[in-house]
Formats: sequence, C-alpha cells, structure tokens
Amino acid sequence: MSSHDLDIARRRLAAAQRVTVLTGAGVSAESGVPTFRGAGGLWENHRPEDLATPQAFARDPALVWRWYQWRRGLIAQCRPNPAHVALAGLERNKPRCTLITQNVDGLHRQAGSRDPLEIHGDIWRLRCLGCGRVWLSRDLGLPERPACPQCGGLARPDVVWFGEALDSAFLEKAWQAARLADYMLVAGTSALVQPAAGLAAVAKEAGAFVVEVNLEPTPNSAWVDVSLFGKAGDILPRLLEAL
Ligand code: BV8
Ligand code: ZN
Repeated sequence: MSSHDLDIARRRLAAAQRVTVLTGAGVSAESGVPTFRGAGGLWENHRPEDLATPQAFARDPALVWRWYQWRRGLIAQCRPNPAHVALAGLERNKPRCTLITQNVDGLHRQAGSRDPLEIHGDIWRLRCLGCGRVWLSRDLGLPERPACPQCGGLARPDVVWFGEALDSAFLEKAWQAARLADYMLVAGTSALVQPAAGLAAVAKEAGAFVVEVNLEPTPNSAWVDVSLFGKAGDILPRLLEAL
C-alpha cells in the first residue's frame, strides 16, 4: 500500500459527510474467525456453500447444526481486533455513518458499533421453523436439533443461507446507505456474494468515493478509487487515526 494512496483516502474521509462501510470475513480474520474462502474455510471437508443452504439443512439438520456449533465455539473465543475497534471509532466521529456487515460473528457489536446492519444475520440468534420465534442463545452445548422453547419446533440458525432472500427492510436500508454515501469503505470482502457485493457499485454510481481494503485484488479493484492492500487490522486504524 502506498502512503500516497493512504493519504488520499484519509483526506477524502476527513471531508466526507456521509460514510457507508461494508465489511466481510477478512475484517474478522485477525480475530481468529476463519474466512469462507481462506484456508480455514473448510470444516470436515465440507465447503460453506454446501452447508449454508436450506437444502443442506432440510437434508441433514444435525450436520448443519454441528458446523454452526463448531463455528459458534470458535467465535466465542474470538475478540474484536483493531479493525473492528477503528470502525466503531469511525461511527463516533462521523454521525452519518452506516456500517453494513456480511459477518454473522457479532464482533462489530462487541467492538462498540452502535447499530451494525447485519444483512446476513447473526450466528448467536436462533429461529423456530414452527412458530417463527427468534431468540438469542450463546449456549455452546445446544443439542444437534435444538427445539423451540415455545412450541417444540425445530430451530435453525437465524442467518441468511445461499438461495435465501435477505431481509427486505435491511436490504433497502443498505441500498439507501450506499446511494446516499459520499464515501464508501469496503473492507475484507472477496466481493463475490450478491447482493452485498453490489453495494459498492451502487455507491460509485451515485458519486461516492470508494476505498477498498483487502489483502489482494477483488472484482471491485478495477474501478474503486483507491485500493489499500494489506491487513484490515493494520490499515483501518491508520486510515481512521487522522479523524
Ligand atoms: C440471494 C451467512 C436471491 C451464513 C452468507 C446459484 C445458486 C444459488 C444462489 C446463487 C447462485 N448464483 C448466485 C447466487 C446468489 C448467491 C451468491 O451470490 N452466490 C455466490 C457464491 C455466487 N447469493 C445468495 O444466495 C444470497 N441470496 O441471492 O437470494 C433470492 C431473492 C428472492 C427470493 C429468494 C432468493 C444470499 C447470500 C448470503 C449467504 N450467506 N453468510 C453463514 O455465515 O453461515 S454468505 C457468507 O459468505 C458471508 O456472509 C459473506 O457474504 C460470504 C463470504 O464472503 P466474504 O465475507 O467476502 O469472505 P471471503 O472468505 O469470501 O473473503 C474474505 C476476504 O477477506 C478475501 O477477499 C480476503 O482476501 C480478505 N482478507 C482475509 N484476511 C484479511 C482480508 N482482508 C483484510 N485483512 C485481512 N486480515
Ligand atoms: Zn416455535
């Protein structure tokens, strides 16, 4: 990453009135949360795309739950890293800042982000397939087929699986935040999963200055205004320190 690029990204951020942030698994990587496409993404030789689907859950709910329990157990040991902390600081400094995250680990909330838009859900929330009840549970000893305390129905993780629609209210808020932004920061995402990945282009078309933070180029790198290559835990504190 060149200091020139960092300097430009900083100066434009200082002048920005409305900042929208989109984060992906790369922002939690330095906390120890495995990314989806990185080396740690596999579990018992299953790919996330094969397990994070309604079909996989219908076929073998116990297998899918074992994967989520493994992830919940891992995430329970993880703490926010300097990237999460820097982004929580950005919100305090830029009142009209919207943080959108694809991550379900809850680490933005733990770092002090006020109201992260968790567009793919929350791994600590369960939803009953029977009565629709939603509740938080940090129980790491859940049975393989957790039952709803209200109706006894089968519970699922309250996350968005592949092939499932995102919550339309959340999606509208995310699109709105992208359209109204004069500065969009996209950090730690491979920009492959839709509709989240398209938010940066929405911001760009609406005139935002778009900055990408990633270890390596993504499909967005060809057209963003600045790409800052490196670790989010290193770059974000430096990008935001000048505020
Ligand atoms: C939808 C929650 C329509 C669950 C997730 C064919 C069949 C079915 C669907 C599709 C299809 N083709 C396209 C689709 C649509 C599909 C999609 O986009 N598929 C992709 C794979 C092509 N999308 C969907 O299905 C979405 N729904 O389209 O619905 C619809 C409409 C109406 C009615 C019905 C249906 C739903 C998508 C949401 C899926 N749920 N997560 C769970 O977590 O268990 S996705 C999950 O994977 C994450 O949430 C995230 O979105 C995605 C992973 O992406 P990243 O976060 O970017 O992580 P990744 O590992 O990929 O990359 C990490 C990046 O960080 C890398 O770039 C790396 O370089 C970088 N990095 C690593 N370390 C660091 C770092 N950077 C900086 N610092 C570091 N230290
Ligand atoms: Zn129920």
